[in-house]
Amino acid sequence: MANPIEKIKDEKPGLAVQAELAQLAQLGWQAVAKGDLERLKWVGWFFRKRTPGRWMVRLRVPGGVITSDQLRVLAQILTAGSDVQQMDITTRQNLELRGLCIEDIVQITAQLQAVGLTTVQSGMDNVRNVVGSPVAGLDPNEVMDVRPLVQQLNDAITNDGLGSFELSNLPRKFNISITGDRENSAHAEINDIGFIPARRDGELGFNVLVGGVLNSQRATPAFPLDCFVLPAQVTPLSLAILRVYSEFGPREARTRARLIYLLEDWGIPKFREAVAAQMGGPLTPAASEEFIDYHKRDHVGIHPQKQEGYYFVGLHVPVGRIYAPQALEVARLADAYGTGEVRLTVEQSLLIPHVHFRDLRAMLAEPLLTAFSPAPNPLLRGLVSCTGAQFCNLALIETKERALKLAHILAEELDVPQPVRIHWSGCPNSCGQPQLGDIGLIGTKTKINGQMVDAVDILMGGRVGKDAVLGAVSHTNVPCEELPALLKSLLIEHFGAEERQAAVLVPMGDPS
Ligand code: SRM
Ligand code: SF4
Repeated sequence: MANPIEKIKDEKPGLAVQAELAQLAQLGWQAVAKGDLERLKWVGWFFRKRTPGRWMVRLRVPGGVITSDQLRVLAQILTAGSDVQQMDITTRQNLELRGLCIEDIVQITAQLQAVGLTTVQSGMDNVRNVVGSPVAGLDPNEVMDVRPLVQQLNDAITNDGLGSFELSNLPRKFNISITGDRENSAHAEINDIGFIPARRDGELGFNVLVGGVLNSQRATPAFPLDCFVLPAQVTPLSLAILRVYSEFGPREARTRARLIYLLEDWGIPKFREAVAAQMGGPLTPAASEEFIDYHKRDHVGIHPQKQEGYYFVGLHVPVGRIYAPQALEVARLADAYGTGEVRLTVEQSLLIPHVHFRDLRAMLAEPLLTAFSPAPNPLLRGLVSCTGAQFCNLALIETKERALKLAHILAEELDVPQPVRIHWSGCPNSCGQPQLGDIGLIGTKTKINGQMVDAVDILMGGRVGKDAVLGAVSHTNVPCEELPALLKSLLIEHFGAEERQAAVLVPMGDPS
């Protein structure tokens, strides 16, 4: 039996709302039908139960590449129509605008289109923002610049931003990563398809991983499809896999509809055959030479580019949150010191490339860098947090504010010799990728003296880059107010942290 979302899609395809934006805007949010509330996610508009009337708008930023002109338009949109004037960098190198009104949907869509941005197919049963190396074309050690491939795949999937009916009725969401660096910078292992640089018979291309998933049911790393593709085959192979998944993927229960379930049901040989049939010929077996050579960097700080004399400056954006005036400042700095280009990272931060050596000193003196630091404390540097209860419909706990507050408390107390990647998710859906953190926290509830309180399950041991490993649960149902003391002891025991001075720990309750 089909699940309720399949019924909604059968009644009218999700993408159909694209032709109805003007009517929906006129109706106003209270009158939008339940089915259309879901369908609007196909064009990136997410109704927020926690802030009725104020919507989240999710863009697509393929590979995290964005320009100063685009950032200025986003700031303009926020200034004109958002009550909170903020946007968040997401764990898929993407942006979500907050606090917008459906009444403005037509104008906002046009404003975005005018600068080459789209929100299409960024929610529900679509291919989400395609992630790639944030330093593609800059990294002196990269194997391949994947930007054209990421863009080509994105355009094929979204039909150049117009929306593709064929590829927008998948059984479930779908994630794709393409990297050409040697550090697995976009986490191939947690994507439904991950393209990893490889060489076969002297030709550079990619080995392909499939079936990665993180959600409340399971956390399974992607595994080899035993397939090598040349760069020109990245898009055709992705489309072939998507067509197989769309036709044969399970649609009964939403909780068992991701690609992994089809792979497990069929096994890799049958899946390979079906994909080969779509491709019109046999798949080439995987190359034995693969390029994931080192631990993943976070790209924060000043790094030389392959272009001599030029640097990219990675700025840490605390929990990914950017206010409209800050976005304008980022745009100004990108124009003044670079070429107007900005890159977003899956760690919810950004970098400004193409800064000449002679301009570095002046750039580092810019006031914005006190908020977005190129040299943050090691406990802030690797901090990632999902949206959490402030805006998310599914959250069990508040995350962003709590994550920042706790990191600051611990940073005051401890000297930590190296960055510790702490990833927060406000519920088991794992949007903050807690399994990737050195320490991961997953929101839950527990009882203290008969009272329900905010709590977390804790994961340890996530490793990214070469030999990536998902973290495993180490503690369950830890009340959030016990976190300062517990995390402090974990940091001392496992990460070489040392107490700065004897200090009284502030208990952490609800941030509200
Ligand atoms: Fe996510 C649902 C936010 C990355 C797994 N995710 C949601 C919703 C749409 C729920 C809702 O309607 O409130 C959240 C919107 C909150 C809001 O207002 O921002 C939400 N997910 C996010 C973001 C913004 C977290 C962040 O702060 O960065 C990320 C947006 C990415 C993007 O730009 O497209 C985000 N979500 C992820 C990731 C990480 C990734 O893609 O690398 C995952 C785990 C990886 C995966 O999918 O395998 C993830 N989100 C989920 C799931 C569980 C999916 C499943 O298979 O069950 C849900 C729930 C669902 O889809 O039913 C979900
Ligand atoms: Fe919301 Fe849970 Fe995803 Fe966080 S992990 S954004 S709380 S669905």
